[in-house]
Amino acid sequence: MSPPALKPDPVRADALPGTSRHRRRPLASTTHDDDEELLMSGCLGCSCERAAENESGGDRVLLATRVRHNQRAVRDALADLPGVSEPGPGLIEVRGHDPAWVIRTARAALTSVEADEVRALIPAPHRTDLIAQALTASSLTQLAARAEHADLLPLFEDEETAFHAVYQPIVSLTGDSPLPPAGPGPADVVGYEALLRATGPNGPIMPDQLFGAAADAGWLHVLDRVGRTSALRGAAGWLGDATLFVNFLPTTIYRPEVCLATTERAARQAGIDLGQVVFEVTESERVTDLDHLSRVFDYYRQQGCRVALDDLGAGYSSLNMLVRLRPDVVKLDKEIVGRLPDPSSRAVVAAVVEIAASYGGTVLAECIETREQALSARELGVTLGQGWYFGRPQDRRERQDDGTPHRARPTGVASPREALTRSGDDPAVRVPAPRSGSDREVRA
Ligand SMILES: [Ca+2]
Repeated sequence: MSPPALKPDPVRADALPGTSRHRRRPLASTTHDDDEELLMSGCLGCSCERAAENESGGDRVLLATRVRHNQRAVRDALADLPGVSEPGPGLIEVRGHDPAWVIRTARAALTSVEADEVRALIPAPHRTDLIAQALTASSLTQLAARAEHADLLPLFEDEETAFHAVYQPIVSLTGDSPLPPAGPGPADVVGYEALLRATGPNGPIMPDQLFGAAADAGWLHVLDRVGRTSALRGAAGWLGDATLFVNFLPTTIYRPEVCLATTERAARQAGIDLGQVVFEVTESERVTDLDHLSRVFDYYRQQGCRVALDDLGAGYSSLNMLVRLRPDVVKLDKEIVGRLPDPSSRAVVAAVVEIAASYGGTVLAECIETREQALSARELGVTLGQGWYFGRPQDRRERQDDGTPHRARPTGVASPREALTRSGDDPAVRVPAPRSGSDREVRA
């Protein structure tokens, strides 16, 4: 592999995430009260300060590895550069160069697996806790991603401007009313799922791009917290008694009572009763520690919230999670819903409905795009639906600005609390046993 060109990069050191330009509160200068305040606001892991773990301002880079050929590859890439030394086994020190460029050069010399293994640190000159900084250093992969996506960091400086939630309606599939027609204006809206959107200086940022960058750079903790607070803040004033579904990544919650403090405060400020909120676990297939997730669920329930498992699929792990965690709401994976009324898909839905019914859980079919899918889901005992067939995510800010009133829930439709009741004994929303047969009962 030929070493990358050694020309210093025009990107300045202070463009690296976590540098003073981006920090609102330097960690080194926080007082005890500041620390308390940070903890109360949801812990370092949930706030922008987490991005400051490689805070800089200096021009020194330390790279550490336990793999000999990683060290060799990085050293070769930086071979002709003055200021490069190897002060110890597995350690490379670079002084006097733009850290962002050094990080990128080292990253380019390694495979992705190698770069994951290498720890990288840009020690902050004004900090004296080098050992702590070193022990909590990020991987070279993460630090390189932070340099690459540094343009996203200003978004976190003014979260309320840069981020907002859009809200996709969730409808009741039960009751005597016919299934709503496609398009806006479904009759039986009982709730909304909040989805995070971001706007940068050049316009909207695609969600995939935003979450992909956050995952690479280790900012998911921050983004997840922003997603929860934006969801609650944006629902103030119009939610009424509808249920609000808020996504969260359980791996970003270190300790629920601390990490979820900002979320609880956002709900209070928005005037939203926590009893109206369903927290749904995204990417549930990636959850490996069910005990931890169970503790998070317990905490949410103690606060009066309900919990949901998102993207529940056909795999053993999914059904195992369902049995272990008994979520109040089970959201069926879009692949399964998309294949309805295919017999194999019907069998999976029927199994999930049966398990959920055994403990009083509610099943929701996401990503419904056709009437046929909606009818099939309803016939199988799914009581809630969501998807473009019923309505796309809506930017409620526009609705508020132009004064359009939020359409009231029609009479005869179960209230959200009834529709999502844990006991499930409201006849309008009872989760029936799976059955086969015609769809007469649900025809318009
Ligand atoms: Ca979701």
